[in-house]
Amino acid sequence: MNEIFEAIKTSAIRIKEAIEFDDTGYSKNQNATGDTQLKLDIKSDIIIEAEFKKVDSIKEIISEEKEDKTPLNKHGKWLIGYDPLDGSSLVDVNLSVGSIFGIYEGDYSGKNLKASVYVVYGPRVELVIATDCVKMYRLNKQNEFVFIKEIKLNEKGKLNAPGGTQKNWEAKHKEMIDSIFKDGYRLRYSGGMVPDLHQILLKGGGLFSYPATSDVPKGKLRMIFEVFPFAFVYEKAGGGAIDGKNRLLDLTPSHPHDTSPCFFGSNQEIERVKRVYG
Ligand code: P6P
Repeated sequence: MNEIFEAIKTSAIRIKEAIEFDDTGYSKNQNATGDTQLKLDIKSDIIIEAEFKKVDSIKEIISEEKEDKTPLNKHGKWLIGYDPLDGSSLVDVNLSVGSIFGIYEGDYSGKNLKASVYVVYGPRVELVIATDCVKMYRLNKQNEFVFIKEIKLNEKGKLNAPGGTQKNWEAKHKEMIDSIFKDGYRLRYSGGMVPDLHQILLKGGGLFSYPATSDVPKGKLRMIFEVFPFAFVYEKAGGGAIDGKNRLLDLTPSHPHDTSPCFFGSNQEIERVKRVYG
C-alpha cells in the first residue's frame, strides 16, 4: 500500500501548486451530484488519476468528481474512492481545503475500508495516514513529507463544529448543539470538512456534525469519498463515528455517490449524540 501513499504525496505537491497559482474560476461542467465544478476540482482530479495510473496494485478508482468508476489494473488489489479537492470553493477566500482518500478491498462498504489518507492544504501542507494508527506528516522545504507525530483523541474535547443550515436542523439537533455550547465548547467551523476535522483531531477532541436536515434529509457528505475515510481516522485515533444511531463503518452505500448524516468525535461526545439520536 506504500506505493499508494507515495502517489498521494506526489499528487499533493502538484495540487498545492495548482491551488497557489491556478485559476480558481468555475468550469462549464457539473459533477455527479450536480455541483458546478471549479477548474481546480477538475485539475486536482486529473493530477490524482495520472499518479494512480502508475500504481499496479490499484484495481479501480472512483472520484467524487466523476459519475462512474475508472478501472486501472485487472489484477490490482485496491479500490480507491477519493475527493480530489474537498471544499474547493473556499480557495477563492483563501481558506484551507483538502483531499480525501479511502483505500478499500473488495467493495466500497465501510467494513472493507482498509486505510484512509487526507491532505490539508493550509498555511502548511499536512498529510495524515490512518492504518492501525494515525500518523501525521508535514511538507518541508525539500518537498518531502516528514513524520511529525501520532494523533490520538482525548476521551472528551472542547471544540464543536456544527454543520448544515441551522434553520433546517431538527429540533432535537438544535437542542443538543445548544447544550454543547452551554457546556463551554468553542465554535470551530470553516465549511471545509478536512481542516475542520483535522483541527478537532489536533486539538484533542470535540464533535463535528453534519446531520440530516429538512433540505438534505440524508445528509450532505458522501459516504465513500468523505464519510468513511474520516470515520476510519477518528476510530483509529481512539474516537467514534456514527450516523446518529449506527457506526458509520458498518454501512454500505447502494450508490457510489450516496450521502449519510455523520457525527465524528471523542467518545464522550459521540455518547452524547447517541443519547439524543439513539
Ligand atoms: P455547509 C464542502 O462543500 C463540504 O462538502 C465539506 O467540506 C463541508 O464540511 C460541508 O460541505 C459544508 O457544508 O452546508 O455547512 O456549507
